[in-house]
Amino acid sequence: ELQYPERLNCAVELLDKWVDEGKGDRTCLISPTETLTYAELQARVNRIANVLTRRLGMVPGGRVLLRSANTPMMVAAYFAVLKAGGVVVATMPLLRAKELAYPIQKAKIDLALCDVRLAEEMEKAKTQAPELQRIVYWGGGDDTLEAMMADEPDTFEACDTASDDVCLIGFTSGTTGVPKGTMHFHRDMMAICDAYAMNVLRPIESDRFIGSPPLAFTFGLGGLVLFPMRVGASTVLLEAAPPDKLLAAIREFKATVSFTAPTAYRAMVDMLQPGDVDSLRKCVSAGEALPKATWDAWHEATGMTLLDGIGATELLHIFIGSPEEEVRPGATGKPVPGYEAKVIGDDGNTLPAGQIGRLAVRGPTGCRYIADERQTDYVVDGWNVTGDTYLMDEDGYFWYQARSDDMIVSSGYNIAGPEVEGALLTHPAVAFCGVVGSPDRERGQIVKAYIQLKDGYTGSPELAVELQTHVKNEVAPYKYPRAIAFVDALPRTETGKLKRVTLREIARA
Ligand code: 3SK
Repeated sequence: ELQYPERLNCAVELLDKWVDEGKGDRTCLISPTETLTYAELQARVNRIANVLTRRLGMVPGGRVLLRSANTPMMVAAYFAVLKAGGVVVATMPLLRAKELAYPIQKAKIDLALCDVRLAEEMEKAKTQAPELQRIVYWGGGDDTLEAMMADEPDTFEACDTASDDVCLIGFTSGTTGVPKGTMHFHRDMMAICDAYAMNVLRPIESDRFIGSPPLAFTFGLGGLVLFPMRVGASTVLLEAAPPDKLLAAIREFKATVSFTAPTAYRAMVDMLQPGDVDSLRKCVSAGEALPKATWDAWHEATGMTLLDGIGATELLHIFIGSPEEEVRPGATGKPVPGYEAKVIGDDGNTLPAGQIGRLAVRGPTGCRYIADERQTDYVVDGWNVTGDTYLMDEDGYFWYQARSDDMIVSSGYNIAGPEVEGALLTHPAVAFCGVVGSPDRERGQIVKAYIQLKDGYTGSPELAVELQTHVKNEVAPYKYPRAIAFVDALPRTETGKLKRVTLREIARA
């Protein structure tokens, strides 16, 4: 069991500790424009913490909205809020004013720190959410954060927070409804490092992390900031990391650990040149289900074992995922030490191994919604019902089937959309696909596949039939997509997740 002292500030444990131990000159953050050592980051954090507390009136427990792409300044602002005992509410850079106004109102935020390049929507959000009293920008303009920092000392005494003081409110991405705010404690930030990172990822001090998830998504926060800093390693921050840029950066910066989504690994396979990923020693895939075809393709192209994982903003990070030597291709893995997982039926009772039901999870990092009614409905005895459909095998491995609302019921058969997607992805013409139910008078629903073809292929009725036959040969024939639509691109969220909700709406129209 993970034990933490009663008083704990995670900024001290993850940042100040290295400077105190005389390791401040180690590289911490690398970006295309600047590199900061642990000591340099600490000095920047301290100045911002002074600005927050002495000039902007932030008090312990005060909530601060952060809005930026993945940059060293974003990390510094994040740690400054933590060190000063505040609560970070980080938002995705591409959010529109209306989407920004929502967390501002729900989390009652009166102060924002923001990259000036994202000022337009931020200002609009302020007019929509009167709670927000003050926005301070960095990166240009008048009265900037940098100007305020210049007048402040680079020392700051960390707030003496309790280990279970809230330090972060994470909002879910809202792919299936309105975003939900979930609270995390200082000790949770340590716990994801000590549970997932130490047991499954096992980073070392000389590692150099890299990846694409925004730091506002806790997958990115853990994978690109907390895990490297827990072991005194370094991380490469990229403002935008589509697969081609990520691949080039892995090569340029000789990254050793990558965090990105399954679609990015799949896309990188098709772009790989000899030597591109020679520096990598660990690759983590999460944020979305990893099709076995993608695991196989990455393994064949690189020889590497992709570490699949499922996490949730509610639990802060990955709670099921196995280390290399225990990986079973196609399975998400086993519960991370410290977490428990089970598959439950419609009545809430635990199902035996081999049966398909809903995934429930319990662990040290959650789940604590800010809305009481949500907590009552979705958390029972600490178990969070995740909305994913899973099967646990006799050996305790968890096998993803679908999001619970992605199960297609056709002529009485339950068909998991992602399984059909997995089968389609093994066809050489298919780059990406999304499979959903489409209403059908005779069958209730039919399986419909939206397919983005690889360059060099053109959609045609003949190819559609070929793909249907291919699926029938890969999985039980009743699962084949009776309808196929070829598309130029699939709808995706900002974090790269397939928007099945949108596909379902299109399929219904
Ligand atoms: O799997 C996910 O979607 C996730 C969500 C939040 C944090 C971490 C992960 C992997």
